[in-house]
Amino acid sequence: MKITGKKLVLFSGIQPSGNLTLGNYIGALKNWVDLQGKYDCLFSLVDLHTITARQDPKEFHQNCYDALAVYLAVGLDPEKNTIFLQSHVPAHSQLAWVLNCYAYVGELNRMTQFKDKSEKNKDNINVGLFTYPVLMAADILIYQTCLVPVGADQKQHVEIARDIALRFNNLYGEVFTVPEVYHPPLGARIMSLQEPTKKMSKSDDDSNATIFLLDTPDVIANKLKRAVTDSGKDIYFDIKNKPGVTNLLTILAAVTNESVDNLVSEMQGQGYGKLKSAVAERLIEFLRPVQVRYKELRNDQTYLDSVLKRCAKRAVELSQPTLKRVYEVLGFVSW
Ligand code: ATP
Ligand code: LTN
Repeated sequence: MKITGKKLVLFSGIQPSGNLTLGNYIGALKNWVDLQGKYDCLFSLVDLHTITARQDPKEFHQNCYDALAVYLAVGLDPEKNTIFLQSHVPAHSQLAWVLNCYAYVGELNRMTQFKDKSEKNKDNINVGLFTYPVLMAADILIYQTCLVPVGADQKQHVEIARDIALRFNNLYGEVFTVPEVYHPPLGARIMSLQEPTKKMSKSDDDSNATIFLLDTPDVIANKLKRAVTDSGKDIYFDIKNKPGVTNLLTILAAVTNESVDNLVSEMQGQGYGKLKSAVAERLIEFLRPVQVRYKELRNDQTYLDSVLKRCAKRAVELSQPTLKRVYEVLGFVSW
């Protein structure tokens, strides 16, 4: 079942749970920008997922607008894509309930993100955290999505969405498109600057571990100066033996759009200090216009609200045929 005309549907989302990071950009946003136009794209701010961790209501409200302004500032076009808040489209929650009845406790128990987040937030292991992947499956399946561009950490969640879709289709016919995951060829897992064997994350306790897209040039330069590198002094790409250097090369390649091979030969013999300052310089250069656009957009609340309103209307319309079909095949009485 395909619902939006000629192009195939692409869906992805990020939680508006704080400032977006360079990991979010390289693993997700950059690829969305590259893929827009080729697909019929829906980019969501998944605010319902965000409340699986406690949020301060005022901050959360602002974070939603901040993240929307970042989406637009990095180059997502709201005229060509549907950019919206998940909570504005009730069908996500409605389908999630149905899919809860087709997902198994055993498979959800295997989700590594659930295990990690439960470990980190022992005082709030809520049911929403457990069924998080089911809501994510609903986000994807409600639009008959073909492609889901995400970082490597989300692979398992897209796989469960596929499993649920196949399970449902086996019972009721071809109701859902079975989605494919898309990972960027380079940068599907940007690492912490402090522990390069660990993912760079919004919620890292060590503020030097993560670069935020809105960090000032000074802060970026400092974080890179302190970045943990590896033993030795050679510069080459080797995730296993040179995780720190490899991470820096990956970041450099992503923000310059140059190949790793070219960068390696450019940087050869220059030492880790030079590599770090090159990354800082090019990253600051890359982020400068993004931050200028961000400020303009963030100050235009009327415009941001108009984007949300227009796109929510479209997303609500797009979500209806699948929900109707699901209710129909299950035997619900219509009214
Ligand atoms: P948290 O730290 O709270 O778990 P997060 O920074 O991982 O949050 P999400 O909203 O969970 O952010 O992720 C949004 C998107 O960004 C996903 O597609 C995810 O795979 C991608 N992403 C996040 N961090 C990285 C990273 N370090 N490298 C590559 N992709 C990433
Ligand atoms: N769980 C994802 C965010 C997310 C998502 C989605 C991504 C929620 N729903 C649907 C792709 C498709 C994360 O990155 N933490």
